[in-house]
Amino acid sequence: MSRDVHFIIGASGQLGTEFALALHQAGEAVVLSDIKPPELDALKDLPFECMDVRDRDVVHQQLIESGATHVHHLAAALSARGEKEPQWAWDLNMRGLLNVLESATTSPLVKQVFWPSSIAVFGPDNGPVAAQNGHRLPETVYGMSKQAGEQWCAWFRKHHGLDVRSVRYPGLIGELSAPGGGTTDYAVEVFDHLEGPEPYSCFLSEATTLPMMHMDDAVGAMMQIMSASADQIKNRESYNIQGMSFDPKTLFEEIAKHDPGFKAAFAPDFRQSIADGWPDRVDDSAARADWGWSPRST
Ligand code: AKB
Repeated sequence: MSRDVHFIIGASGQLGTEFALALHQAGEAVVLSDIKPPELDALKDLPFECMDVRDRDVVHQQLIESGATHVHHLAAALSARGEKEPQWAWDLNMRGLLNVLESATTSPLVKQVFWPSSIAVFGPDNGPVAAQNGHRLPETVYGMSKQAGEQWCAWFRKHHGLDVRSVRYPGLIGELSAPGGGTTDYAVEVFDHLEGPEPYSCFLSEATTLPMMHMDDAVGAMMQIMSASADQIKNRESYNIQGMSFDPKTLFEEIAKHDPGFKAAFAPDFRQSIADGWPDRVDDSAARADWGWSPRST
């Protein structure tokens, strides 16, 4: 029997870097792809294809030539950058996803596709806790692209039988790779300012509670949903997954316990209104019941 090959699109990004490393360390065959090579030394000797996911022919060719059995499409424009460059973000997020879904249906070896959605699918009308099927009228381009993307995933499942699986990620916090262009980025960015002479200037207000997740759990969720049997995946749009929820003030007080010299100031900018439209936490009981989701850090 031939071996599974995991083709990771966006492998040089925040989640892609950590996921590629975890799969590689688990002994899986991986092919990395992105518009730029991975920065992490541990990934530099792995097969890498320079690829723009917006190029339909190249995506198709790469899935065939790599012998991909599993495709993990992690390349996306995030919420804050998406508000600054809406057409670019919509094009990258939607054209990229459609290229991957279409190519996967016509690549005979592909068995499964993973694509991350986001808490950004929720609009401001959910109250603090977003239910699995909570109100989804997102107010950002990023959220709109994730909401539409979820429906495309369900459509490809229904009309082409494609085994595509998805979770709605909150803000991700890891140490190996930086986020870029998101609204939850402050929770990683602050750690780069610990030694600085100036107080860290946070772009969200001190009481802005958002759902967040440790990278180990984010990678674990992907591994877990991909290894569940197809009949466990009853939702073919995307599953809520909850890790922890906190606000900047709570995080900074915790940091100050370890680094008494740490100081922060608050200067909310346009990202505040993005965060204000998102829930404080999500109800992940469907993911727990259907495929046994259980985070380690809460
Ligand atoms: C962002 O802040 O845009 C992302 C997300 C919550 O999907 N981290």
